[in-house]
Amino acid sequence: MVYLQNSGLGNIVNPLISLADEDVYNIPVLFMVGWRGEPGTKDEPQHKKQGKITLSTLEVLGVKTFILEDEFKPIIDEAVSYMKKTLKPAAIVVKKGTFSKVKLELPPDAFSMSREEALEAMMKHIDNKSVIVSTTGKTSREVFEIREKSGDTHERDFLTVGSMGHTASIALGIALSSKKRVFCIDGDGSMLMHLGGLGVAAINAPKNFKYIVVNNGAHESVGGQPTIALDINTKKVLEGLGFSKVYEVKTLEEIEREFPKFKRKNKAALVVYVNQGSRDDLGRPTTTPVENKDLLMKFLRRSRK
Ligand SMILES: Cc1ncc(C[n+]2csc(CCOP(=O)(O)OP(=O)(O)O)c2C)c(N)n1
Repeated sequence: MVYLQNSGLGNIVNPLISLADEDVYNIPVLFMVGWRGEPGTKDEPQHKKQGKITLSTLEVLGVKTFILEDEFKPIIDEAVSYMKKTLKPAAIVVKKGTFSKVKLELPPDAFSMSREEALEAMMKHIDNKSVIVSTTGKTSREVFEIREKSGDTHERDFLTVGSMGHTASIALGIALSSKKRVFCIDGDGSMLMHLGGLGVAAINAPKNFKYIVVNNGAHESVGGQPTIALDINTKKVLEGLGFSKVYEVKTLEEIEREFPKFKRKNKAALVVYVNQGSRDDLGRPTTTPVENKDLLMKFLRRSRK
């Protein structure tokens, strides 16, 4: 079984139609898909479109789809017997509120700071002429709140809501078309998602492109599912992809010491090790994605003159 939020449907299109499909290898796969943005429910802007096209996407891909509501056993039995009979993939789409809430237990702290503490410390070193492109999930929500707390505007930030794995490519595009320093703040899950794109960014990085990965070894924003980022040598991976110098920090003191060096160095990257966890009362951006984009574009245009 493959579990994914419906945001991941785009990523399974190719393996589905060129591997599992009956016209190719005819391999049964059971997908369990969390239905964010279901029409009629309230959700974040990045889930709106995906929610509307979830069932039709699966239909066009030829995946027989079941909707999980209260009675789960007959649905799972039916999906499994369909797969056994046809060797075709099937999907069980899960509506919001189907499962009861689970109180997540955080793993014991492995490091000395939280993501939010690290972000706040780093943002003190980022001047008001620089741009921040932050990754999807709680990182961008924290960046937004840190700006609010310090009475700052949001015009220098691109809060990549959705588009997981593309933060570095977006930041590269902005860095190549502007003279501003662009700080890309990625997550380890997002970093690992499209390493090809990250390599392209590293190889082509102009000197104003600054790459940061906040590594908590997990998809913390959506439940803490582990990534491999603490099992591999992330520093070596970044060096291998083309960054000329990779700094690593594990404490607030190390941020104070290393961040100014990282900021000045060409083609540099920074790995920031943090604990999992975030505030229970963490808010969400109050501006819309279009407002966010328009403000940033105005800032970039204004400062080009
Ligand atoms: C293509 C895609 N798949 C899944 C998601 C759901 N999602 C949002 S944030 C997130 C976890 C991001 O993990 P990481 O980059 O490590 O950052 P962290 O949450 O740990 O700070 C996931 C899976 C998504 N937005 N897009």
